[in-house]
Amino acid sequence: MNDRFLRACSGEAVAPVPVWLMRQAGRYLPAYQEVRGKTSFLALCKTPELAARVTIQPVDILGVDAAILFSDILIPLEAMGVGLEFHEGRGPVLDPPVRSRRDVEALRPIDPQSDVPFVLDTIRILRRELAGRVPLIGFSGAPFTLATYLIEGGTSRSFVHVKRLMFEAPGLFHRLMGLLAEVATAYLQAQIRAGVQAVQLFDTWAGILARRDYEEFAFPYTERILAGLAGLGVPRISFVFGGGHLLDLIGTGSADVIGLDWRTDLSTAVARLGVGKVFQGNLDPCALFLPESALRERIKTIVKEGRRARAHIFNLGHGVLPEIPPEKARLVVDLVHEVSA
Ligand code: 1CP
Repeated sequence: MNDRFLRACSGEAVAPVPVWLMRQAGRYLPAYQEVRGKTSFLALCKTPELAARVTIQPVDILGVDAAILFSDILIPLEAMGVGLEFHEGRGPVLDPPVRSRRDVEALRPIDPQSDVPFVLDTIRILRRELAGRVPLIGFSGAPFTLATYLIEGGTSRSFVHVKRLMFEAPGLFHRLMGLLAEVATAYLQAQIRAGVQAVQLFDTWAGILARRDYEEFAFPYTERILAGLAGLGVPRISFVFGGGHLLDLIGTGSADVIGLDWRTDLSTAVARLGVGKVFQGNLDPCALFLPESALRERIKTIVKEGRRARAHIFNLGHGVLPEIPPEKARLVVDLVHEVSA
């Protein structure tokens, strides 16, 4: 049983350093494309046998030290009563967007057992099929990121709708965030009961907030979720993309592992938060375009900086890009293991 990842999560400095890659399942893998060629993305997420199969692909192909459930952060939003579609090239569309009191009131909390049974079935299949080979990570979007998709109705560049609601109707915004925290907590509790061995909160868009607005409107809801998962015996990873300016605040929180993107050096994070924290990250996904020798140097640097922390889990600073050849992703995993052995 490879428990390197879980030992690092609980604060043990592990050699070789455990590594997994955000979005390690997906389009850059021909094996994924083959499955995806026969079914839509949503149908893939909702068919446990197929979702389990693509979850395991990167474990076989890359040799990563953890599997992450194949699903999407937007799946529970559909169960809250919003239409969800994925369009090629354009990304997700949530309809109707949530912009008024009536829209917020129309949303409902979820019962994971009846609303997203396919997610829980996927987890049960995975625990059986992984058979202890590597641990399984579950995940949810953090409330602020989920709110951006609900309010913008999809992906956005300016986030004007979400910020407008936040500033014009703070009470309503807080109410929506409270509901999303409740949904994410129930969702992750159910994933843990079904068998995931760690959880990650993805806060992809909270980095657009000023520190004071993150502190008032987003951070308390992430903390509420983490508190609702405390004592369940499963490490909690918090990843705020572009959250360098929020790091001091995040460091006061209760996440067991702090995820970093590539813009904040691990050594800087350790200097700011102290040597007692566990960090995950943080190679620039585009660094996989470097030639092997330069890639190796970057990985060495990150591993070296990670040694200053209590423990380190190697990852990219964001998801694997579709342009990356699978051999290059495999090389990253091998190099991390090699230089940290
Ligand atoms: O056509 C396809 O095959 C769909 C592409 C795809 C995939 C493979 C989407 C659509 N989601 C996923 C899987 C996914 N999404 C995983 C699987 C597990 C793994 O990591 O291997 C995970 C954890 C996510 C999480 C997710 N979805 C996030 C948070 C992480 C991040 O990348 O910042 C976000 C923001 C989404 C939303 C999303 N899902 C898909 C798209 C195109 C988008 C929009 C991104 C945007 O707004 O720009």
